Amino acid sequence: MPTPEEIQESFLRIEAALRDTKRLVVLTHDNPDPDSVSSAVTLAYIVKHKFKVPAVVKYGGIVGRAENRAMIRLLRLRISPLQEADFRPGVDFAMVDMQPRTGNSSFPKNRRPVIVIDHHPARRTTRADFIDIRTEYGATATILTEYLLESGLEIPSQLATALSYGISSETQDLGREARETDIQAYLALFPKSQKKLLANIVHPRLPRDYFITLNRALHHTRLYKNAVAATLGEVNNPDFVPFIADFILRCERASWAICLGRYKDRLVVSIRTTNSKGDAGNFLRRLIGKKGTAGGHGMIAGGQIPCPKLEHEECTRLEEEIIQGFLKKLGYGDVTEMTPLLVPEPIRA
Ligand SMILES: [Mn+2]
Repeated sequence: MPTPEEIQESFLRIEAALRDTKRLVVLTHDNPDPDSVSSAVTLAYIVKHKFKVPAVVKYGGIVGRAENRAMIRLLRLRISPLQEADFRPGVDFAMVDMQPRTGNSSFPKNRRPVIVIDHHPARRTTRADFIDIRTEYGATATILTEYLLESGLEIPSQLATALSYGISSETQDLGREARETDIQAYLALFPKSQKKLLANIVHPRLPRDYFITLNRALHHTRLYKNAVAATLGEVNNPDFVPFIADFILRCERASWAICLGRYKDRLVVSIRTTNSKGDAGNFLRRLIGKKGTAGGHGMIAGGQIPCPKLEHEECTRLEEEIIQGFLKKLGYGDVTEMTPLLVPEPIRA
């Protein structure tokens, strides 16, 4: 945890990084989660009010999860889709909760952001005028909370609410990868956050599509010892993949979960583990290899495999190959059969 002096020092370096910036776009990762969204709106707020540089928040992909949509709507967060026009000359970029040249970013590979703030492992290729990467943090929102608290600015309740939801959802209510810093940040935000809105974000109304996909997921979930795997087929919302991975990991005895879903021309893959030393990010990177891209941290990871023009059967074969590889990495040889999660048993009255 940085001292107040160290944070002031960082502010000076941010100011220097923004010296020639006329307009800043703060970019989330694609299909942003609450950690990324809350971090981005907070950085934009600090840049605008502390450094007097115009700043807007943009995201790549879509905001799919009902909770995330509720968060943006109920807290009236100003965030809009990234467009080609945002890359016009004279606009600088900041990246939060991700780094340049990663698979889950729409940021052009040949451009360099002025600011990068993240909690994923640092990449050798990451360049920016100001970089703050803290892998020991459970959430990027914790880093931004520390900045906000030391900024001397007023803390709007929407930001406090967004950040506390960012931290709690990223760490599964402070139970996953959360450190003392995350807990302290959450506690500092809690008195300032709007409890009723927070509850409405955590328990949003759900579209029918959600239940349909959940039903399909449960019927396509299989178990093998401590491993659980789900294949969703086509999804119209890529956020279902990590959501189902989280959900099936809760199955008794499971300590590793994988979920696969087809979205547009990609196979989206999520890995979850209950093992705090699991290094899920590396696990998934090795599992996907050159087939696609992946990233993550200790207990959660996500990746994607581009598969344009793959026929349905070929895609199914690829999914099975990934699941076999997943089991092999867990130390299980050729597994010929996994047990369906749902036992076809008549419901007794
Ligand atoms: Mn994050």
